Amino acid sequence: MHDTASGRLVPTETGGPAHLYVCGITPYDAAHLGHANTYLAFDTLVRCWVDARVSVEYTQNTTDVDDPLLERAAARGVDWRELAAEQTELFRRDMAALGILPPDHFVAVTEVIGPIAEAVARLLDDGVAYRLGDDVYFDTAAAERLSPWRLGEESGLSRGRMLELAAERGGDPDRPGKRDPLDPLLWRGPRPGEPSWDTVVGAGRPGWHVECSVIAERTLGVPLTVQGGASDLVFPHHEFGAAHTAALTGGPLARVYCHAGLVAYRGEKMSKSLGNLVFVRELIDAGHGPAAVRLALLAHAYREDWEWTSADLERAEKRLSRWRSAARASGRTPDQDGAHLPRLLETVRARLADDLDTPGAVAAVDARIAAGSPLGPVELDAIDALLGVRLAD
Ligand code: 5CA
Ligand code: ZN
Repeated sequence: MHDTASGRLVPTETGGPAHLYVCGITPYDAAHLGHANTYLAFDTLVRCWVDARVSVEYTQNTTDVDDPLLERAAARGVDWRELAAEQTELFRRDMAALGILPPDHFVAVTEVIGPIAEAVARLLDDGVAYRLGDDVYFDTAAAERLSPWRLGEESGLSRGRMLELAAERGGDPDRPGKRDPLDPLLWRGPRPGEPSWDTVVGAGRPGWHVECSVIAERTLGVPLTVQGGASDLVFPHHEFGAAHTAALTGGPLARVYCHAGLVAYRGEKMSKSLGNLVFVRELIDAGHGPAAVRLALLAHAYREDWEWTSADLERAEKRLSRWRSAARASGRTPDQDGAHLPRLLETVRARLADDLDTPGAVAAVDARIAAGSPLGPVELDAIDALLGVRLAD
């Protein structure tokens, strides 16, 4: 897999179990194709590991208390907890429809407020955090002195670029009183009308990055084999997640940081805040099969940034119907050569093992079907198990 920190392709099979953490949703709106693309990429990784007989443990969080969620709940006149619970359930249903295997641990931030507060209290005690009013910030410079983490080790970005991204993605570089404009919020003190918990660091609620550090360590232990998400999380989220974990444990958050590309629509990154969304559910309700939606996404390399158009879905539907007719024609014919694994299985394995080359794997199936001889049961199983597309009943 491509590792953002080193910029290289690195093995993700280490001989032991694989521990995967993928940053989960902020549950205030339905799952869009960008989400689906990211979770499908890591679903493909899980399928490759399982195929290689690696035992896998997989965690996703949900950021179920955060500004956009609170704003949406207020706008809809519903309780924020209700909105989060409802959208989390819809997300699980949509992912299941796409054949995306659920994580082993699915942890909401509100389930771990106490442990997060304890972690923040430890960072304060250790001198890598400071109070500003009722809030607590992570002290970037102190962490560089006192822990093995170095700013930029995950993202590799310049300081200028970090400042821009921090401002765009939930940071507050312009807030007066911070020791470094990049210092991220660890704990947000109570504000009128906002949810707040009484904890060892005082009242309030967790900052964003620390939630993932704490949930990763509690559910899987660190270092994770892979920390995943889309590339919008490279900075500040995964940079400071790594920083918090290094300050708390003395070691790295993950061996490999993998980032999926961003799916755009109508010229811009699909995002809940911009509102340029294509929802998974909308396509399924309009009668498009979930397998076709899945194939439309698999036709793009997971690290690519690309723009969704209806042509993606049309191509996938045509492809799926070609694959399905080939599967119907195949009946129960044994694989070509009983002594060897079918070539198609080996090619699909090899393509996916090469940084999840799903377009290459899909092309291999196309070529195999174009060759015309009936598909054997092992080939059908390979397409089902590795690409998650079931062709026969
Ligand atoms: N709750 C945080 C992570 S801790 C969060 O980013 N939530 S989210 O709902 O905004 O995004 C959920 C996941 O989908 C993240 O991994 C994010 O990187 C990914 N994602 C968001 N928008 C897109 C997009 N347009 N294309 C691809 N992936 C996306
Ligand atoms: Zn996260």
